[in-house]
Amino acid sequence: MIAVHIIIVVFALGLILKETQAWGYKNGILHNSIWLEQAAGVYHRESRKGRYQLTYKEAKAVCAYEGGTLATYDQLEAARQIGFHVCAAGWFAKGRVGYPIVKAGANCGFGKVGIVNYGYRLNKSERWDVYCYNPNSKECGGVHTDQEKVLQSPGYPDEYPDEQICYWHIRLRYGQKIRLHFLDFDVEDDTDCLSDYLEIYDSYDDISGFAGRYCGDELPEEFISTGNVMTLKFRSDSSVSAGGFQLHYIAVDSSELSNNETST
Ligand SMILES: *[C@@H]1O[C@H](CO)[C@@H](O)[C@H](O)[C@H]1NC(C)=O
Ligand SMILES: *[C@@H]1O[C@H](CO)[C@@H](O)[C@H](O)[C@H]1NC(C)=O
Ligand SMILES: [Ca+2]
Repeated sequence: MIAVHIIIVVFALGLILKETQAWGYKNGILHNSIWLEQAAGVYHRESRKGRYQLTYKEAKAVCAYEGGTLATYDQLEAARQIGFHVCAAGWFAKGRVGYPIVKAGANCGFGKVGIVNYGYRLNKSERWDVYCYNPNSKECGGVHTDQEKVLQSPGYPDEYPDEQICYWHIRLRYGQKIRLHFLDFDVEDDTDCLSDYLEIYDSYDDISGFAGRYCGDELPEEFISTGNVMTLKFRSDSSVSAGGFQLHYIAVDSSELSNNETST
C-alpha cells in the first residue's frame, strides 16, 4: 500500500517537474510558459506600449482595471513556488520592484533562484512592468484535462468584457489528439485581427506551434492537434465588444485517426 502511494507521489512529482520545465523563449526572454499568465491568481502585465513603461501609479491602475490589486511579496513567492517564472521586473505591493525566478539563468536574476528584489523604490516615477493578483480572474482560461469539454469566452452568452487575456491549456493523455469544433463565434472584426482575437497554438504554450488567429463572425474550421496538447489565447482590447465564442473539444485516439486516413 505504502509502495503504491510512493509510486503515485513520484509520478505526480514527475508531472510537476515536467510542467515547470516547459521553457521557451518569447521576446528574447526565457519563460516557463505553461504558468506564464496565471499562477495562484498572480499574473504579469506590461504596458500596451511595451516593456518597462508603467509608473507605480499606472501599475496600480492596470491591476485595478481588471478587478485585481498589486501582488504582495508573499503572493508572488507562492506563485513562484508552483512554477511562475518571469524574467521582467515589475511593481508589486508597497512600491517594491522585482520578479520571480524558478530556474537560474545567466541572463536573468544574476544566477539566483527566488524573488529577485529591487526593494522599495523611492522614485515612484520609475517605469517597470507590474505583478497583479486577482484570484477571481479564473473564469477565463485554465488548464483542462477532461476528455471532452465546452469552453467559452468570459461572460458568454453575454458580450465579453474589454481588456481580457485568457489562456486555455488543454492537455490530454499521450497518444490522444484534440479535436476542436466551434459552436458559436463572434469577435470584434478588423483586418489582421489586431483588436480582439482568438489564437490557436498546436502546443503547450503560445510560443511555438501557432496555428491561426481568428476574429469576425465566421466559424473557424475544425482543428485537430498534432499531439496531446493545445493552447488557446483570447485577447480583447479596451473598446468594442461582441457576442463571444463557444467551442467544444473532444479527445480522439491517434490510432483511430490514422486508420481513417490510411483507409481513404
Ligand atoms: C525618477 O525617475 C524618472 C524616470 O526614470 C526620472 O525621469 C526622474 O528624473 C527620477 N527622479 C528623481 C528625483 O530621481
Ligand atoms: C474513424 O472511422 C470510424 C468508422 O468509420 C468512425 O466511427 C470514427 O468516428 C472515425 N474517427 C475519426 C476520428 O474520424
Ligand atoms: Ca474590442
